[in-house]
Amino acid sequence: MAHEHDHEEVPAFALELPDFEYLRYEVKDNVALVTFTRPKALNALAADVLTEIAEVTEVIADDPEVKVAVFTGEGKAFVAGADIAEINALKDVFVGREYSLGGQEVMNHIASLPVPTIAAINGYALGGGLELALACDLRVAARGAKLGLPEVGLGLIPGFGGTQRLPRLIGAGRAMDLILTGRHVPAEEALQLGIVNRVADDALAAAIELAGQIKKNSPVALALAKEAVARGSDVPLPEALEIEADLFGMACTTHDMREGTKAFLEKRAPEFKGE
Ligand code: DAK
Repeated sequence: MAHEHDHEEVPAFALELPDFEYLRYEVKDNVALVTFTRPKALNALAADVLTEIAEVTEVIADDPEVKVAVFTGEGKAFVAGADIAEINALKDVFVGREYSLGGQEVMNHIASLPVPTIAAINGYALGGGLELALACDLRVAARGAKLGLPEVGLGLIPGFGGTQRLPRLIGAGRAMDLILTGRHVPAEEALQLGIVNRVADDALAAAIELAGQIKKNSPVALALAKEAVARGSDVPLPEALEIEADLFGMACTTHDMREGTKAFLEKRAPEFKGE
């Protein structure tokens, strides 16, 4: 007798997932979860891992089910940095620059995702690992997690956006403290400094809960709000306010704006379509 699944048709829009070796991708209740799965190397970002991260951001961007994306790591590290053995092999200025630009591009893929992103920092987030978390919109750290930019101790500087994203997030003075000492900052201090948004016993559970609060909102409004903050941070205030006004104007053309405001007036929950 044929098994009932033999006749099941695969929907035309089913996503074809690349074969990931260094990460796991799953979607549950509209939340994408990307888990780095190289715990023996503390999830260090070797070139192949960076390639897979770039690929998974495309999968997330193309998946209409996804409303929020969470990144986390297996084992005792979120990500312990770029792969130090690979960096050791970078022998001249051109190769080093290309390497840095390549890593920055991957972080930019994460930063420019239309859906909100959360780093669930379960353990060490060092060097490129912290830089990856800084490319996310929000960060939740587990009690006991350690964050830092230890590159100067390796004769390097942060090269995946750390010298730029960290000062933009917490100010140049506080960023200098981390960048020049290379020290490991405990989760609680990272919260005080404004590097992380929450500290929890279970970073992943707290990140999923945060994702739950975010995903109730209009996806199109979330994308426009992200764009306003991101583009506005890079320009003088008058220009930034114009960007906000332009994006506010765009929000006014959406179904979700009609529906959200109408639902409020009718004292009911909105049904957003993300358009
Ligand atoms: N790369 C490669 N392997 C790593 C690694 C890393 N970043 N971090 C850890 N591992 C490996 C260890 O070598 C060890 O491998 P085995 O010996 O077992 O083969 C395994 O992971 C477990 O690590 P440990 O035995 O060291 O574990 P512990 O609990 O004793 O220590 C630790 C945990 C996180 C304190 C320690 O592993 C550590 O300090 N790791 C290095 C952290 C670090 O320095 N991260 C920053 C990496 S530099 C640039 C572009 C990008 C970057 C810089 C420049 N340009 C092109 C300009 C970015 C740089 C970085 O991210």
